[in-house]
Amino acid sequence: MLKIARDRFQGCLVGSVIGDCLGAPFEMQNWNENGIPRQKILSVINPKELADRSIQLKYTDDTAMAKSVCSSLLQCKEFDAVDMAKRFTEEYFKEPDRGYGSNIVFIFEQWKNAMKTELNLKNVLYPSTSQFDGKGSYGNGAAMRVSCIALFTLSLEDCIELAKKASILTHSNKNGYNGAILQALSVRKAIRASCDIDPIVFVDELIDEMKHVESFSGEVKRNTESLYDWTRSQSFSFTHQLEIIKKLLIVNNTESKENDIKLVNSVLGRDISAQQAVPAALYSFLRNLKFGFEETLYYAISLGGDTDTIAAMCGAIAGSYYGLKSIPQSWFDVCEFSKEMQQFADDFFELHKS
Ligand code: F2R
Ligand code: MG
Ligand code: MG
Ligand code: MG
Repeated sequence: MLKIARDRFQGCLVGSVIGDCLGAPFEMQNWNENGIPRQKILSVINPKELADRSIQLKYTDDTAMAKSVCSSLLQCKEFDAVDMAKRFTEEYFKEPDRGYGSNIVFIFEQWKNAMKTELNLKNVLYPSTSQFDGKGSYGNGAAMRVSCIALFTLSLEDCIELAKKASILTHSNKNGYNGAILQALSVRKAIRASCDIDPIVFVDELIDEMKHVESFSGEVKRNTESLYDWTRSQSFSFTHQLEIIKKLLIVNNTESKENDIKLVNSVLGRDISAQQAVPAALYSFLRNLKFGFEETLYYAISLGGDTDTIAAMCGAIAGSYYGLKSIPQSWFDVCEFSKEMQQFADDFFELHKS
């Protein structure tokens, strides 16, 4: 039997929707290298002020899609590609204005047409694998929705396999689905951490796992002199991004957020791609281990760029570690769909008891 507290299951999924809702007002609003000033973020999401206001912060596509992954797994009790695709499609056509990526919507349209006759296993992957001249999407839209897979699966192998299957439905580019695998593995590790996390050990373990996942060919050439040269000299892999995270954690000065954000934005990035957004979310969590959930979320948003998605992924990892109890009540109250995500978490928790 899986021995993980219910509070951490809840923290994972509530952390994800809260990150989405709180990050959404800032999405793509700020590309300044210094990120978004703390005061600007606080003026919108300060938990003390939100407690006195009866507003609702809306979730976006990140949660709309996560909802479909959760409900499909809970209903089918296994991965069912066609069922999940149908849920994504129905959710999109019910509320198309949740801020979806500009290309993924063509997949929903093709599935909708296929559903008029029969959407089956043979054709469910066709739209995804046809995107971008057959290269597939490397957007972060697969990574932003897979956190619950770490709650559903027991073994590392199943977690990797299921994260991949749930991703390639829409993101067949290797960076799109490998980013999702890294997100699921990060949640898995955070939710299972029994005591204080050593961030370097955490990254080292992910490096080993992602090396295996990416079947990394060729050596990672390290240049210990300069982070910048070292970054530029490599072709992309998540293993490589993790090596950069490790370096950032070693050189990082947690007292000076401004300089740190500038450096992180230049070496990791924070755009709509899985390559940038997933490492940015993971780093935000690891860098702020001393400071707790709330500070971690401010930091993730303060990077700027794809703030809803980076905060949703970071919120899932941080929530898995700190638990629901660490999330300010007013954030829970103002964010749309928090209660429903808590219920999904309870349902995943109950699955492991039976
Ligand atoms: N789309 C947004 N935000 C835009 C602003 C929304 C605004 N607030 C509003 O309400 O209108 N956010 C959401 O999109 C991201 C997830 O995107 P997803 O699901 O991965 O979509 P897609 O279309 O597959 O990829 C996104 C873009 O990435 C580029 N791209 C992907 N693969 C590529 C490839 N192989 N070659 C070249 N470019 C590629 C394209 O520009 C895609 O359109 C999240 O941020 C979510 O919050
Ligand atoms: Mg979004
Ligand atoms: Mg769009
Ligand atoms: Mg986004």
